[in-house]
Amino acid sequence: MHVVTCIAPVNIAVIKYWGKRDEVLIVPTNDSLSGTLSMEQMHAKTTIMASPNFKKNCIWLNGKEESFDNERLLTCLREVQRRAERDGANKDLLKWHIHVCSENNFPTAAGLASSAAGYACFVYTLAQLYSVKGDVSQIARQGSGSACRSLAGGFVRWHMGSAPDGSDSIATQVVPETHWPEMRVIILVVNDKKKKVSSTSGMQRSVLTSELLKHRITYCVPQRVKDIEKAIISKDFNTFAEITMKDSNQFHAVALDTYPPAVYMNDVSHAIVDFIHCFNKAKKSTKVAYTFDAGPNACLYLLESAVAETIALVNHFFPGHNSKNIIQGLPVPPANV
Ligand code: 2P0
Repeated sequence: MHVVTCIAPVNIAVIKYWGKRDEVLIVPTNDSLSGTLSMEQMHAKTTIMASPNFKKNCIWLNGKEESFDNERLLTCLREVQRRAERDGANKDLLKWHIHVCSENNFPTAAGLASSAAGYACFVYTLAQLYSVKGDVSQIARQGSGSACRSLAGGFVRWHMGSAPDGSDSIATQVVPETHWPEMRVIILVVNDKKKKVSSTSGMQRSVLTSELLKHRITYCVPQRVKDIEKAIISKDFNTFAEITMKDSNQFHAVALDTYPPAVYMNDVSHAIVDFIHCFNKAKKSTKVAYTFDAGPNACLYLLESAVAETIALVNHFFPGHNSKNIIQGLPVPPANV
């Protein structure tokens, strides 16, 4: 019997992934870029056990048994096993069935990158089980697109690639977690209920119906990715923050331009946007950037020096909210625990 347990981090995109050019391979319509959060407060944890006594593959997600008959899950397993076979893994081990237990210590499916951490963890743990070496971001991507960005720390770029088989659609690290140690992310949990329109179906609908999406992927994202990479490398927070907020706003504009529209932000989300702009205006420089994924929860990027004041003001203007102060950096990428 073989058992491996690993944890993997959440990532929060500053240039958003929204749209696929191939639904099966999960290759995107644009590059995206994210920051990886530390794993102290938010992570996925997966244990995989392989045994000659197991009669079939089984999976439990957050304590509940789910069907293993899921194309994305099966693709990831098949691809890691194929890589393991190529690397000369133990043939008996490859024949055994597996039992998978995975849990997130944060809200699932509420636009908090739960599938990203979950699939990154699943693929990373499988790779450990079968002693697969090298980059597995191409495999994690086939579980959930954004999962490929959770396999490294710091800031990570997912390249859309152009190869018909998706082989160059991989994630690479822009800078390690040690590069900008003052960077912090605060997540304001506005609502932790499951969202109405999943990212997968929302972006599918956007590709089919949104004119703005075409404009975004052709004229906006390529330059933004270059500019934000430069800002991250040179630790230019003002530029980083402005691009982050503009890209979040444009992604939600695309969601609204989708027909029927996909509405992810709510009144509280919009109040947070107003609050951040007022705060930055009062400070006469950009101290905090917001970004929203496919849900109403706000992710704030800011430097350590602005954390105390921001939290005090959030507590004042949004009393009773449920906030998590996530400190970025430290023990990423995924770890065998
Ligand atoms: C992102 N999101 O870049 C964007 C911003 C949501 C908004 O990646 O269909 O769950 O599994 O590839 O990875 C959510 O998309 O979608 C996402 P699939 P995924 O973080």
